[in-house]
Amino acid sequence: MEGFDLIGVAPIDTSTDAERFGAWLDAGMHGEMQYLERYRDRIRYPSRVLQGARSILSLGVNFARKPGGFAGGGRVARYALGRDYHHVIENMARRFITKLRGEGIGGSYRTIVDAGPALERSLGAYAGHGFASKSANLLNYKYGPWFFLAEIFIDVELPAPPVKAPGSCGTCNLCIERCPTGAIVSPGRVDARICISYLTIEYKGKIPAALRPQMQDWVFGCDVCSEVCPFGDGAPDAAARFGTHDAFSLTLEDLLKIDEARFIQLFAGSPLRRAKREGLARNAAIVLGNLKRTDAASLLKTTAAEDPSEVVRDAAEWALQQFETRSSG
Ligand code: B12
Repeated sequence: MEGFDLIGVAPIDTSTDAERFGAWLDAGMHGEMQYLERYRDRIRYPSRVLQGARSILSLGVNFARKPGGFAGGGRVARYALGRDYHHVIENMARRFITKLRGEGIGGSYRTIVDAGPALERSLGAYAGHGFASKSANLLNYKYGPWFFLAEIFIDVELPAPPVKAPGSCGTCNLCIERCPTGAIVSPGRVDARICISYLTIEYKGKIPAALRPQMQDWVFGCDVCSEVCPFGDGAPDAAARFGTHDAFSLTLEDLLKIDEARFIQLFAGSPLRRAKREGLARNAAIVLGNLKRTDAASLLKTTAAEDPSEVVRDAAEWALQQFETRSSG
């Protein structure tokens, strides 16, 4: 299966889900992810994604692995510990398309891996990969929430399964109860504006002070809703597939010291590049504050005074205040 763990066919019409997506946008829950606004129409009309689209192949790739992060502390969401999955999966899809062509299936194709106008979880659900959970993650009986989704839009009609995969969270509410910021505002609905994943990866400004302590030691992304999910417990370890990026030999202090040019070098081929130097340094400073890492006080002082970014200077100042809170209390 060209390395894909899940392959299925999703129907081309998912207008109910498109409406739910539109309502989520209208409620402002996407925060500053304006690129999602641009997907509104294309999600509803797949022929705007690929002219003549007749079917969508939904693909899943297991990424389950042990928790990890920076040397000496600072957690990183597991999906981001290895090589950038966008590239890995795009290459797999390319090989898959070559195979389809060889078998005379379809003439034109378009691949989407995460970044593109597709409601990937909904498509994955219709393709039978799993069920929509209370955390909004698509849950598979074998991989739990630990799998990526991708699609190949194709200009021929392929037989689609008549029903979604069965399954439900039942009475389990662990993800809702344990989310550090209460971002799962109702079953299946996440307010991205307060989700740690959004704040640490997508959000570019100063993280609201009230939410900083809840970040705990998350430097990039957050896996709490996946980690507490009982469905993920038996997923086979897939660490070898994506490897572990060299950048994780760095420490939180290193993240405060590196400049833009060095950042680009060190994080080449890593999903962490999305947060940019400024975002990662901001997050590292907040985590140092949350961990009460008084040994980093002098570096934080220098950062608070000298970092070229106002956002990073502010986070370093805040971290220093966390030490004062402890000594006075
Ligand atoms: C924007 C985005 C985010 C945002 C917003 C997340 C959100 N829940 O909407 C932020 C930055 C917060 C985020 C975080 C994460 N993301 Co993200 N994200 C996306 C992206 C680009 C679009 C999602 C979107 O459109 N959301 C809008 C809402 C409305 O749609 P949805 O949640 O996708 O769809 C679900 C709901 O509609 C719900 N649902 C179904 N029926 C019903 C009925 C009712 C009544 C309700 C209320 C809901 C409901 O189920 C749908 C399917 O599960 C997709 C890639 C893509 N192109 O789809 C990846 C994607 C969803 N993310 C992914 C991952 C891995 C994550 C993180 C785990 C990363 C991390 N560890 O930090 C977290 C998980 C947070 C969470 N609990 O959702 C994977 C999910 C894989 C999976 N097995 O589910 C995707 C598919 C990327 C990929 N290619 O693999 N993400």
